[in-house]
Amino acid sequence: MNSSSNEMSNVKSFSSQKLSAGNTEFEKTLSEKVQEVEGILNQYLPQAKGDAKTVMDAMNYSVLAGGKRLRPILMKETYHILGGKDAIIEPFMAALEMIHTYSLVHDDLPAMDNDEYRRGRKTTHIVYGEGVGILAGDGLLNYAFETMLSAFSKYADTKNDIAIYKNVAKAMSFIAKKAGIYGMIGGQTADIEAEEKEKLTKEELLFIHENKTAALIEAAMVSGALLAGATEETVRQMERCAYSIGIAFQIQDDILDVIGDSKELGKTARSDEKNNKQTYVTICGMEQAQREVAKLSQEAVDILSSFEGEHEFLEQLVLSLVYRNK
Ligand code: GRG
Repeated sequence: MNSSSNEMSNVKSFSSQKLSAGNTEFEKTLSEKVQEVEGILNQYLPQAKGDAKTVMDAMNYSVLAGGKRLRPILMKETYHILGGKDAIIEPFMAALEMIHTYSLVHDDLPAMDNDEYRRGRKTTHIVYGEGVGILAGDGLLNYAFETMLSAFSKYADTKNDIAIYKNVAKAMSFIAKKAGIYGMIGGQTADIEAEEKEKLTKEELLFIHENKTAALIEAAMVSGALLAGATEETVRQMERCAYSIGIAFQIQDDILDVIGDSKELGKTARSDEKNNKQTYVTICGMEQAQREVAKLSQEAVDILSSFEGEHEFLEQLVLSLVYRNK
């Protein structure tokens, strides 16, 4: 066995040990955390009423359609590990899930991936029509910022603490950057342009993964760290950890597209192949893709283990994500 396959089998056995050791307990905790996020989302989503009720219904339909709620959970866990205890994290958790959902709603549109199913349900534009689908995505992006801004009046003003104002501003600014042209939108643009290229280089593909996928994972963990008032060095380490999780998560997504099952995935499997999409698997091969997932997830777990706070759940979450089957 060469050193990289050794590395992979070490990480895999480590991950399966860790996951099976407390599997049911981990799953129970995870499902409680998912429910907690859904409670927060229900609290922050608009109440669908008035003349613009239709777009609000479409926004709520897309956000409340389920999903792993990965980004808000990662944000809150990072906040906790670094000593954060306040409810100020909640509007940010809701906002990031709104941004993530808007990106999915727009990605499913006929002008992009033209998908009929997402999260096991009909996509938003199929249910509400294309125009309202576009507006629901726009509405979610805008409402995410309204939601984050509410943290100033709800939490910073009441404590009148300059450090809280600064943390909120820094977290919002980081999320804005990672969701925008220097992050997810930039990555999605490169992804669209890649369709016209005959052969992508590994670097070009990495640029897409870093921006389209890892950027929002970084937004989750770094904003959690910033809201907890972490030092620059800690913020930097969390960004690196999130980067590794994000790239591993995307490579696993590419792997699942090849080996996964549509029913379990809640979306159409083999869509990359049908859309002639170049992925980590098509460019580097399945074996290297799996090795890369193992290496990156180990890197993320190593960073998390270096923190003193309660990081066991977050480590298990990372492993469950990168070795997920849906
Ligand atoms: C339209 C600006 C814009 C961006 C779209 C999200 C996205 C970018 C494209 C969707 C396709 C895709 C494979 C993106 C990579 C990131 C990813 C794996 C998203 C799915 O996230 P999950 O698995 O989804 O966390 P759930 O439904 O569980 O929340």
